[in-house]
Amino acid sequence: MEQKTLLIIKPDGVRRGLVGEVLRRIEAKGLRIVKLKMLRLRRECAERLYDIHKGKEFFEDLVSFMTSGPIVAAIVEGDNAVNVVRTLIGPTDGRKAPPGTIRGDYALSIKENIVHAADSAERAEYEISVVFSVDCSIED
Ligand code: FUP
Repeated sequence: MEQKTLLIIKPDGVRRGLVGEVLRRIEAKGLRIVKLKMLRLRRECAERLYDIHKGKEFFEDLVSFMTSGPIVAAIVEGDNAVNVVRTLIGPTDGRKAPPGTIRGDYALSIKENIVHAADSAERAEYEISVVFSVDCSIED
């Protein structure tokens, strides 16, 4: 089933020079990058992106981290794109993510874990509307 999803290279991924490597893996898999943007996320938008975690003990830290530098947001399309991208990025905790996944190969942290990807088609729609809205990007 053709689907679209949202992939984000987080500030640590950008700082570590992993933009090309992450996008290469998406393309090598056969998925298509149909929209791509580098931006700095406004705080309110980082809060909206992670609305399901509001109230949890790590929420403030997570929002601060996501606004600590530029991110790269991509809309990715292809067969079963939501689950395929989730499989490529691996489990949340980089210390537990298996080798061969993006987090498994490049992250050693649960917070600074290089990438985000939507976990359902509904979330993808919602998160795309947040991250690609002109109001969410801080102008330099
Ligand atoms: P994922 O969907 O794999 O990105 O994971 P979650 O939605 O569970 O978590 C989203 C982000 O919250 C993680 F990428 C990092 C952060 N987080 C923490 O910092 N600590 C935790 O214990 C859980 C999540």
